[in-house]
Amino acid sequence: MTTRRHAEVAGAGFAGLTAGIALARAGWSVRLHEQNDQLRDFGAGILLWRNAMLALEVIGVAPAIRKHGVVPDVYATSLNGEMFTPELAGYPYWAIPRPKLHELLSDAARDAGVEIVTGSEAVGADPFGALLLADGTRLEADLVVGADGAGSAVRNSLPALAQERKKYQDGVCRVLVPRPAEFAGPEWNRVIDYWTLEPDAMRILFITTGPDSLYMGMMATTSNERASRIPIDPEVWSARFPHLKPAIDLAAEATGGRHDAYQTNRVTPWSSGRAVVVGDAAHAMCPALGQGASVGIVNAVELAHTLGQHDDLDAGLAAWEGKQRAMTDAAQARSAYMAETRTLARGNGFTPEVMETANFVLDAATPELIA
Ligand code: 3HM
Repeated sequence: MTTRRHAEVAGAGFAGLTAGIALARAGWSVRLHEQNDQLRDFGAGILLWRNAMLALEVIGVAPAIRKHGVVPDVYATSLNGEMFTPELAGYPYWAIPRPKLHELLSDAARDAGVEIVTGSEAVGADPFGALLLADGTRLEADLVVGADGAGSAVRNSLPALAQERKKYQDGVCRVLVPRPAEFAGPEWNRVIDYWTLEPDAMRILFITTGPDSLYMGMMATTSNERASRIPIDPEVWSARFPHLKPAIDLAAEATGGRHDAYQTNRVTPWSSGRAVVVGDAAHAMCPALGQGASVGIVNAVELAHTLGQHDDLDAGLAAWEGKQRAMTDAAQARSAYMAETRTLARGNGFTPEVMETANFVLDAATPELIA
Protein backbone atom coordinates (compact mmCIF):
# COMPACT_ATOMS: atom_id res chain seq x y z
CA MET A 1 0.00 0.00 0.00
CA THR A 2 1.56 3.32 -1.03
CA THR A 3 -0.89 6.02 0.09
CA ARG A 4 -2.20 6.24 3.63
CA ARG A 5 -5.82 5.18 3.86
CA HIS A 6 -8.31 7.52 5.54
CA ALA A 7 -11.34 6.63 7.70
CA GLU A 8 -14.20 8.82 8.92
CA VAL A 9 -15.89 7.27 11.97
CA ALA A 10 -19.34 8.28 13.27
CA GLY A 11 -19.84 7.80 17.02
CA ALA A 12 -17.38 7.91 19.92
CA GLY A 13 -18.90 5.10 21.95
CA PHE A 14 -16.95 1.95 22.78
CA ALA A 15 -17.12 0.49 19.25
CA GLY A 16 -16.27 3.76 17.47
CA LEU A 17 -13.34 4.56 19.75
CA THR A 18 -12.04 1.01 19.44
CA ALA A 19 -12.33 1.03 15.64
CA GLY A 20 -10.58 4.40 15.57
CA ILE A 21 -7.70 3.21 17.76
CA ALA A 22 -7.28 -0.06 15.84
CA LEU A 23 -7.32 1.62 12.42
CA ALA A 24 -4.92 4.37 13.53
CA ARG A 25 -2.53 1.81 15.00
CA ALA A 26 -2.70 -0.06 11.67
CA GLY A 27 -1.53 3.08 9.84
CA TRP A 28 -4.79 4.74 8.80
CA SER A 29 -5.51 8.42 9.31
CA VAL A 30 -8.73 8.56 11.34
CA ARG A 31 -11.24 11.29 12.17
CA LEU A 32 -13.90 10.42 14.74
CA HIS A 33 -17.17 12.36 15.07
CA GLU A 34 -19.19 12.59 18.30
CA GLN A 35 -22.55 14.34 18.17
CA ASN A 36 -22.47 15.33 21.85
CA ASP A 37 -20.44 18.33 22.90
CA GLN A 38 -18.51 16.25 25.39
CA LEU A 39 -16.71 12.98 25.06
CA ARG A 40 -18.21 10.75 27.74
CA ASP A 41 -20.29 7.69 28.40
CA PHE A 42 -23.69 7.93 30.04
CA GLY A 43 -23.80 4.33 31.24
CA ALA A 44 -23.12 2.67 34.58
CA GLY A 45 -20.85 -0.38 34.79
CA ILE A 46 -19.72 -3.17 32.52
CA LEU A 47 -18.30 -6.68 32.63
CA LEU A 48 -15.48 -7.48 30.21
CA TRP A 49 -14.93 -11.17 29.53
CA ARG A 50 -11.90 -12.79 27.92
CA ASN A 51 -13.00 -12.04 24.34
CA ALA A 52 -13.08 -8.28 24.99
CA MET A 53 -9.89 -8.33 27.08
CA LEU A 54 -8.00 -10.03 24.23
CA ALA A 55 -9.23 -7.38 21.78
CA LEU A 56 -8.21 -4.66 24.24
CA GLU A 57 -4.78 -6.32 24.55
CA VAL A 58 -4.35 -6.01 20.78
CA ILE A 59 -4.92 -2.23 20.95
CA GLY A 60 -2.85 -1.79 24.12
CA VAL A 61 -5.71 -0.83 26.47
CA ALA A 62 -5.97 -4.03 28.57
CA PRO A 63 -3.18 -3.09 31.07
CA ALA A 64 -5.15 0.05 32.01
CA ILE A 65 -8.31 -2.05 32.47
CA ARG A 66 -6.41 -4.34 34.84
CA LYS A 67 -5.17 -1.28 36.72
CA HIS A 68 -8.51 0.53 37.02
CA GLY A 69 -10.98 -2.37 36.98
CA VAL A 70 -11.57 -5.20 39.43
CA VAL A 71 -11.98 -8.96 39.36
CA PRO A 72 -15.14 -9.80 41.37
CA ASP A 73 -14.67 -12.67 43.85
CA VAL A 74 -17.74 -14.67 42.80
CA TYR A 75 -20.80 -14.46 40.58
CA ALA A 76 -23.72 -15.24 42.87
CA THR A 77 -27.39 -15.50 42.00
CA SER A 78 -30.25 -15.28 44.46
CA LEU A 79 -33.81 -16.33 43.60
CA ASN A 80 -36.43 -15.63 46.28
CA GLY A 81 -33.62 -15.58 48.86
CA GLU A 82 -31.94 -18.84 47.82
CA MET A 83 -28.29 -18.25 46.81
CA PHE A 84 -26.44 -20.09 44.01
CA THR A 85 -22.77 -19.61 43.11
CA PRO A 86 -22.13 -21.17 39.71
CA GLU A 87 -18.66 -22.37 38.82
CA LEU A 88 -17.13 -19.86 36.40
CA ALA A 89 -13.61 -21.34 36.30
CA GLY A 90 -12.16 -20.85 32.83
CA TYR A 91 -14.21 -17.71 32.20
CA PRO A 92 -12.23 -14.79 33.64
CA TYR A 93 -14.01 -11.44 33.75
CA TRP A 94 -13.32 -7.86 34.80
CA ALA A 95 -15.68 -5.18 36.04
CA ILE A 96 -15.18 -1.46 35.48
CA PRO A 97 -17.33 1.70 35.52
CA ARG A 98 -18.39 2.54 31.97
CA PRO A 99 -17.21 6.17 32.28
CA LYS A 100 -13.74 4.85 33.19
CA LEU A 101 -13.63 2.47 30.22
CA HIS A 102 -14.73 5.33 28.00
CA GLU A 103 -11.98 7.61 29.38
CA LEU A 104 -9.33 4.92 28.85
CA LEU A 105 -10.45 4.37 25.25
CA SER A 106 -10.62 8.13 24.58
CA ASP A 107 -7.07 8.56 25.91
CA ALA A 108 -5.85 5.65 23.79
CA ALA A 109 -7.55 7.13 20.71
CA ARG A 110 -5.77 10.46 21.18
CA ASP A 111 -2.46 8.66 21.81
CA ALA A 112 -2.95 6.70 18.58
CA GLY A 113 -3.38 9.96 16.65
CA VAL A 114 -7.16 9.82 16.10
CA GLU A 115 -8.63 13.28 15.44
CA ILE A 116 -11.76 13.59 17.59
CA VAL A 117 -14.43 16.16 16.67
CA THR A 118 -17.22 16.74 19.21
CA GLY A 119 -20.56 18.41 18.40
CA SER A 120 -20.39 16.73 14.98
CA GLU A 121 -23.55 14.81 14.03
CA ALA A 122 -23.46 12.19 11.27
CA VAL A 123 -26.67 11.79 9.29
CA GLY A 124 -25.62 9.22 6.72
CA ALA A 125 -22.98 7.67 4.50
CA ASP A 126 -22.41 7.48 0.76
CA PRO A 127 -21.29 3.94 -0.12
CA PHE A 128 -18.94 5.47 -2.72
CA GLY A 129 -16.90 6.77 0.23
CA ALA A 130 -18.19 9.78 2.18
CA LEU A 131 -19.58 10.58 5.62
CA LEU A 132 -22.47 13.05 5.58
CA LEU A 133 -22.89 15.47 8.49
CA ALA A 134 -25.99 17.31 9.76
CA ASP A 135 -24.52 20.67 8.75
CA GLY A 136 -24.32 19.51 5.12
CA THR A 137 -20.60 18.70 5.13
CA ARG A 138 -19.50 15.75 2.99
CA LEU A 139 -16.24 14.12 4.09
CA GLU A 140 -14.60 11.81 1.55
CA ALA A 141 -12.93 8.69 2.93
CA ASP A 142 -11.58 5.31 1.89
CA LEU A 143 -13.73 3.86 4.69
CA VAL A 144 -16.76 5.25 6.54
CA VAL A 145 -17.48 3.55 9.87
CA GLY A 146 -20.97 3.86 11.36
CA ALA A 147 -20.53 3.31 15.10
CA ASP A 148 -23.48 5.50 15.97
CA GLY A 149 -25.41 3.09 18.15
CA ALA A 150 -28.64 1.10 18.03
CA GLY A 151 -30.50 3.95 16.28
CA SER A 152 -27.65 4.43 13.76
CA ALA A 153 -28.31 7.16 11.18
CA VAL A 154 -25.39 5.88 9.10
CA ARG A 155 -26.92 2.39 8.93
CA ASN A 156 -30.43 3.72 8.23
CA SER A 157 -29.10 5.76 5.29
CA LEU A 158 -27.76 2.63 3.53
CA PRO A 159 -30.56 0.82 1.64
CA ALA A 160 -28.40 -2.28 1.10
CA LEU A 161 -28.38 -3.01 4.86
CA ALA A 162 -31.49 -5.05 5.78
CA GLN A 163 -32.68 -4.99 9.40
CA GLU A 164 -34.62 -7.48 11.51
CA ARG A 165 -35.70 -5.89 14.78
CA LYS A 166 -37.24 -7.47 17.82
CA LYS A 167 -38.29 -6.01 21.17
CA TYR A 168 -38.63 -7.98 24.40
CA GLN A 169 -40.73 -7.77 27.55
CA ASP A 170 -37.96 -6.53 29.87
CA GLY A 171 -35.93 -3.39 30.27
CA VAL A 172 -33.21 -2.32 32.68
CA CYS A 173 -32.45 0.82 34.69
CA ARG A 174 -28.70 1.07 35.08
CA VAL A 175 -27.08 3.28 37.70
CA LEU A 176 -23.62 3.75 39.13
CA VAL A 177 -23.72 4.18 42.89
CA PRO A 178 -20.91 5.63 45.02
CA ARG A 179 -19.67 2.98 47.42
CA PRO A 180 -20.11 4.21 50.98
CA ALA A 181 -18.81 2.53 54.15
CA GLU A 182 -21.78 0.15 54.42
CA PHE A 183 -20.85 -1.34 51.03
CA ALA A 184 -17.10 -1.36 51.64
CA GLY A 185 -16.91 -4.92 53.00
CA PRO A 186 -15.61 -7.89 51.02
CA GLU A 187 -19.17 -9.27 50.70
CA TRP A 188 -19.69 -6.55 48.08
CA ASN A 189 -16.59 -7.47 46.01
CA ARG A 190 -18.87 -9.66 43.97
CA VAL A 191 -21.48 -9.88 41.33
CA ILE A 192 -24.80 -10.66 43.06
CA ASP A 193 -27.86 -11.10 40.89
CA TYR A 194 -31.01 -10.85 43.06
CA TRP A 195 -34.18 -12.12 41.33
CA THR A 196 -37.87 -12.26 42.14
CA LEU A 197 -40.32 -13.52 39.54
CA GLU A 198 -43.68 -13.05 41.34
CA PRO A 199 -46.00 -11.29 40.79
CA ASP A 200 -43.83 -10.02 37.94
CA ALA A 201 -40.07 -10.18 37.27
CA MET A 202 -37.96 -7.66 39.14
CA ARG A 203 -34.28 -8.10 39.59
CA ILE A 204 -31.29 -6.19 40.95
CA LEU A 205 -27.89 -7.08 39.55
CA PHE A 206 -25.06 -5.74 41.74
CA ILE A 207 -21.62 -5.57 40.24
CA THR A 208 -18.64 -4.23 42.13
CA THR A 209 -16.79 -1.79 39.90
CA GLY A 210 -14.00 -0.97 42.32
CA PRO A 211 -13.43 0.55 45.77
CA ASP A 212 -15.44 3.68 44.93
CA SER A 213 -18.45 2.43 43.01
CA LEU A 214 -21.09 -0.23 42.50
CA TYR A 215 -23.08 -0.86 39.33
CA MET A 216 -26.77 -1.67 39.84
CA GLY A 217 -28.74 -3.12 36.92
CA MET A 218 -32.43 -2.98 37.91
CA MET A 219 -34.49 -5.06 35.51
CA ALA A 220 -38.28 -5.17 35.24
CA THR A 221 -40.93 -5.74 32.61
CA THR A 222 -41.43 -2.50 30.67
CA SER A 223 -45.17 -2.76 31.47
CA ASN A 224 -44.21 -2.15 35.13
CA GLU A 225 -43.99 1.58 34.62
CA ARG A 226 -42.88 2.50 38.16
CA ALA A 227 -40.03 -0.01 38.05
CA SER A 228 -38.89 1.26 34.64
CA ARG A 229 -38.39 4.85 35.76
CA ILE A 230 -35.24 6.96 36.00
CA PRO A 231 -34.62 8.28 38.59
CA ILE A 232 -35.26 5.00 40.41
CA ASP A 233 -38.53 4.83 42.37
CA PRO A 234 -37.20 3.66 45.77
CA GLU A 235 -40.63 2.65 47.09
CA VAL A 236 -41.47 0.11 44.41
CA TRP A 237 -37.97 -1.45 44.52
CA SER A 238 -37.68 -1.55 48.34
CA ALA A 239 -41.11 -3.17 48.63
CA ARG A 240 -39.76 -6.10 46.56
CA PHE A 241 -36.20 -6.14 47.97
CA PRO A 242 -36.53 -4.87 51.58
CA HIS A 243 -33.08 -6.11 52.62
CA LEU A 244 -31.49 -3.99 49.85
CA LYS A 245 -33.16 -0.73 50.88
CA PRO A 246 -29.91 1.17 51.69
CA ALA A 247 -28.56 0.41 48.22
CA ILE A 248 -31.88 1.22 46.56
CA ASP A 249 -32.00 4.61 48.32
CA LEU A 250 -28.54 5.35 46.92
CA ALA A 251 -29.67 4.27 43.45
CA ALA A 252 -32.62 6.67 43.71
CA GLU A 253 -30.22 9.55 44.39
CA ALA A 254 -27.77 8.59 41.62
CA THR A 255 -27.36 10.93 38.70
CA GLY A 256 -26.68 9.83 35.14
CA GLY A 257 -28.65 6.56 35.17
CA ARG A 258 -30.54 5.35 32.12
CA HIS A 259 -33.30 2.93 31.18
CA ASP A 260 -33.09 0.75 28.06
CA ALA A 261 -35.68 -1.68 26.75
CA TYR A 262 -34.20 -5.00 25.60
CA GLN A 263 -33.96 -5.25 21.81
CA THR A 264 -32.23 -7.15 19.03
CA ASN A 265 -31.42 -5.68 15.63
CA ARG A 266 -29.85 -8.06 13.14
CA VAL A 267 -28.30 -6.22 10.19
CA THR A 268 -27.29 -7.96 6.93
CA PRO A 269 -24.82 -7.37 5.48
CA TRP A 270 -22.63 -5.12 7.66
CA SER A 271 -21.23 -3.06 4.81
CA SER A 272 -22.20 -1.36 1.59
CA GLY A 273 -19.35 -0.26 -0.66
CA ARG A 274 -16.97 1.80 1.47
CA ALA A 275 -19.39 2.14 4.40
CA VAL A 276 -19.42 -0.34 7.28
CA VAL A 277 -21.31 -0.54 10.59
CA VAL A 278 -19.85 -1.74 13.91
CA GLY A 279 -21.12 -2.10 17.49
CA ASP A 280 -24.81 -1.62 18.32
CA ALA A 281 -25.38 -0.11 14.86
CA ALA A 282 -24.60 -3.58 13.47
CA HIS A 283 -25.79 -5.98 16.17
CA ALA A 284 -27.77 -4.47 19.06
CA MET A 285 -28.53 -7.29 21.49
CA CYS A 286 -30.20 -7.94 24.84
CA PRO A 287 -27.84 -7.38 27.78
CA ALA A 288 -28.57 -10.76 29.40
CA LEU A 289 -25.33 -12.35 28.18
CA GLY A 290 -23.32 -9.28 29.26
CA GLN A 291 -21.71 -9.19 25.79
CA GLY A 292 -23.23 -6.26 23.85
CA ALA A 293 -20.28 -3.89 24.12
CA SER A 294 -17.69 -6.68 24.12
CA VAL A 295 -18.77 -8.12 20.77
CA GLY A 296 -18.61 -4.61 19.32
CA ILE A 297 -15.08 -4.13 20.67
CA VAL A 298 -13.94 -7.51 19.31
CA ASN A 299 -15.42 -6.86 15.86
CA ALA A 300 -13.94 -3.35 15.67
CA VAL A 301 -10.42 -4.61 16.42
CA GLU A 302 -10.78 -7.49 13.96
CA LEU A 303 -12.01 -5.07 11.27
CA ALA A 304 -8.74 -3.11 11.29
CA HIS A 305 -6.71 -6.33 11.43
CA THR A 306 -8.52 -7.91 8.46
CA LEU A 307 -8.42 -4.76 6.31
CA GLY A 308 -4.67 -4.70 6.90
CA GLN A 309 -4.43 -8.10 5.22
CA HIS A 310 -6.24 -7.00 2.05
CA ASP A 311 -5.33 -4.30 -0.48
CA ASP A 312 -8.84 -4.56 -1.85
CA LEU A 313 -11.39 -3.03 0.55
CA ASP A 314 -14.35 -5.09 -0.70
CA ALA A 315 -12.38 -8.29 -0.20
CA GLY A 316 -11.29 -7.16 3.28
CA LEU A 317 -14.81 -6.28 4.39
CA ALA A 318 -16.19 -9.57 3.07
CA ALA A 319 -13.43 -11.55 4.81
CA TRP A 320 -14.06 -9.71 8.08
CA GLU A 321 -17.80 -10.31 8.06
CA GLY A 322 -17.19 -13.93 7.08
CA LYS A 323 -15.06 -14.40 10.22
CA GLN A 324 -17.20 -12.49 12.72
CA ARG A 325 -20.76 -13.17 11.57
CA ALA A 326 -21.37 -16.58 13.15
CA MET A 327 -20.02 -15.56 16.57
CA THR A 328 -22.08 -12.34 16.50
CA ASP A 329 -25.31 -14.03 15.38
CA ALA A 330 -24.83 -16.62 18.12
CA ALA A 331 -24.30 -13.92 20.76
CA GLN A 332 -27.50 -12.17 19.67
CA ALA A 333 -29.45 -15.43 19.72
CA ARG A 334 -28.05 -16.50 23.10
CA SER A 335 -28.75 -13.17 24.78
CA ALA A 336 -32.27 -13.11 23.30
CA TYR A 337 -32.95 -16.64 24.56
CA MET A 338 -31.63 -15.75 28.03
CA ALA A 339 -33.75 -12.59 28.10
CA GLU A 340 -36.92 -14.36 26.94
CA THR A 341 -36.59 -17.32 29.29
CA ARG A 342 -34.81 -15.45 32.13
CA THR A 343 -32.51 -18.45 32.57
CA LEU A 344 -30.11 -16.38 34.71
CA ALA A 345 -32.72 -16.39 37.51
CA ARG A 346 -32.12 -20.10 38.08
CA GLY A 347 -28.44 -19.51 38.78
CA ASN A 348 -27.07 -21.83 36.11
CA GLY A 349 -27.42 -19.51 33.12
CA PHE A 350 -23.74 -19.46 32.20
CA THR A 351 -23.61 -22.79 30.43
CA PRO A 352 -20.53 -23.76 28.38
CA GLU A 353 -22.65 -23.24 25.27
CA VAL A 354 -23.53 -19.60 26.01
CA MET A 355 -20.01 -18.94 27.31
CA GLU A 356 -18.52 -19.71 23.89
CA THR A 357 -19.02 -15.99 23.20
CA ALA A 358 -16.88 -15.03 26.20
CA ASN A 359 -14.03 -17.28 25.07
CA PHE A 360 -14.05 -16.28 21.40
CA VAL A 361 -10.47 -15.63 20.26
CA LEU A 362 -10.12 -13.03 17.52
CA ASP A 363 -7.59 -13.56 14.73
CA ALA A 364 -5.79 -10.34 15.64
CA ALA A 365 -4.69 -11.85 18.97
CA THR A 366 -1.10 -13.09 18.71
CA PRO A 367 -0.04 -16.27 20.57
CA GLU A 368 1.82 -14.14 23.17
CA LEU A 369 -1.40 -12.26 23.98
CA ILE A 370 -3.42 -15.47 24.23
CA ALA A 371 -0.89 -17.11 26.57
C1 3HM B 1 -23.42 -7.77 32.91
C2 3HM B 1 -24.89 -7.89 32.67
N1 3HM B 1 -25.46 -9.08 32.70
C3 3HM B 1 -26.77 -9.22 32.51
C4 3HM B 1 -27.58 -8.15 32.26
C5 3HM B 1 -29.02 -8.33 32.03
O1 3HM B 1 -29.50 -9.48 32.09
O2 3HM B 1 -29.71 -7.35 31.79
C6 3HM B 1 -27.03 -6.89 32.23
C7 3HM B 1 -25.66 -6.76 32.43
O3 3HM B 1 -25.06 -5.57 32.43
